[in-house]
Amino acid sequence: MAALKFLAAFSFLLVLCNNGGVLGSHKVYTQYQNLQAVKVNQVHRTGFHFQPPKHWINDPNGPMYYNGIYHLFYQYNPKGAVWGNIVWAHSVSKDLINWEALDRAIYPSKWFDINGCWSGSATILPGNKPVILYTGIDPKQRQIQNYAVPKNLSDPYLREWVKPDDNPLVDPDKSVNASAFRDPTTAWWVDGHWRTLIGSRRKHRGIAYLYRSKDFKRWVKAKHPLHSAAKTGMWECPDFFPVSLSGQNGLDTSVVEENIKHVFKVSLDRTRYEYYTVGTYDLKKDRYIPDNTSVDGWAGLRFDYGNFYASKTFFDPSKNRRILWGWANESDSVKDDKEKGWAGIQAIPRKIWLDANGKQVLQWPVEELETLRGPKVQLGNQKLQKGEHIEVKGITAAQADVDVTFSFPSLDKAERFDPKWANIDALDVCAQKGSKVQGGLGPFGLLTLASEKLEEFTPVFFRIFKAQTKHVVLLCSDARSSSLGSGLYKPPFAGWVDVHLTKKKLSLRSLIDNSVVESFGAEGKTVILSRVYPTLAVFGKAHLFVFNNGSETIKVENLNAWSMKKPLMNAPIRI
Ligand code: DQQ
Repeated sequence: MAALKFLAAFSFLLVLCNNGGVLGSHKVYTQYQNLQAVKVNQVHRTGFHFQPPKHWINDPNGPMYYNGIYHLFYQYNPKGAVWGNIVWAHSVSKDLINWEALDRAIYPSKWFDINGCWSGSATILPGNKPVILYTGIDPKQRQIQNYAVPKNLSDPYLREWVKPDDNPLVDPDKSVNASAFRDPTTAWWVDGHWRTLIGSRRKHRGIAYLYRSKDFKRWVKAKHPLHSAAKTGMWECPDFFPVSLSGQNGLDTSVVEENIKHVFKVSLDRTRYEYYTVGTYDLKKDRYIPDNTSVDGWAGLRFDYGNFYASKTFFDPSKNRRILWGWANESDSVKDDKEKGWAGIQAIPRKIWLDANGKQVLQWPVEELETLRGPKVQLGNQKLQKGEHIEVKGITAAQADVDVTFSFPSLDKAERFDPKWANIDALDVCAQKGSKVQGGLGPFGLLTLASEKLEEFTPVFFRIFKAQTKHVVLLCSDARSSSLGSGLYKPPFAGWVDVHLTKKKLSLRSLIDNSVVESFGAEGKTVILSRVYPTLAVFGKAHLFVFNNGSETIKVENLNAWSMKKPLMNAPIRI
């Protein structure tokens, strides 16, 4: 009991100290930030995740679909592999998978952003006119909100962006903390006004300030924030969007009608984790009220229970879907980043929609990812006895897409759920009940990025517990055995999976990509992204296994695994 408490407290402390594996984006390493990469180490670079050829990246900015082209801007250091000198880099794509790099779009050049061009969002105004809202850092280091527009709307790639001289649009008034006032959202239009949110804090209270404008030029702060919560600290990168109560279609950000809910997400600077709630947008009061099934604060739901931060969604009208982008930082050291010449990737863009239970969102890699699938292997009807692991041979296990359904004959052997676990982070339970600890129903799942003799591996697995009135499912992506390397952050990331087990089946899809394992449990109910740095299990020496370490026999009902090809990844645009 005392040991359990210590473990829980210790791992919470670890989360706080380590910032959840995500290094503080504003930490300045003066000695490194202007060090051009001399060579770029390829070993852990990803094959199909978004990344530029070199240097540091963080938050996705202003994603949008405009005249047949997807745009992704992102925070980028053109001069080094750590945070600093931040500009908005710009890439374009026709399929969200193959990307071409353009020149930086927004960079410090005027008094209102001379000390930095930080995160923001895109809105498409009537007449099909895109506009970007972003945070500029002014000469007094104040965070102010600016806008930028394309120089030439007939350029299909919107290469050049102009920052008009009537910036800033929003100055922090006296009641606002000017050093914590940033990351404007995509604006939405209701009842004759545009609205946008700006993340902030007042002492320890996280705040999403609401601003309104009739013409997108003159913005007035609303009397009340759209939402706030005590003791959550600075709210970075807020996101607020409607979701349909039925089906998977996305909605334009301005849709307010019957039969919808709203999702509100914030990135918590204190923990470097995000959380979201599902709730109601009260138009009369212009306020957001989370449902009583959604916890507002540290213990809330997360889009991703792993390394995923500063996320942002956008509505894609070409396929009527809402898409989520999120940044996954490195889990190695700043010195490692400097040496490898690069840091940070974007997670695979995910379609996001409301679960039929109305209580959480579901996420799934965009369907276009499947165009990268190469040679495939399949396993079916394969029994896994206690302690057994079977290799999935015939694919490039370092770069693969694996989709598997496991089944089990009964739930009888599920281990007892310790009621104390209800109040601790799932990560702490995974820390105690990892893949190596024999269980009843589970652990079973995949051993990804594994060396032949299992000196290194990242297990992604389920464990099923029996609580008093129901079964409880845990999904873990445990980096503790992922590498023989030192100085790495290797957390046992985990999340609970709110799923019915009536069919006695659980599915898992893992996108394995050299230094990333991005896993979708139970058709996108619980998602976990881990960054890992194997030393043996690299390139052709990486292996993939299915395993079971529970006393109940598990069946691999069906497993499909594909080697993944490399897309075009940020080569400079040819035209
Ligand atoms: N990163 C940006 C900020 C944002 C933070 C600066 C989140 O605008 O709050 O690079 O990672």
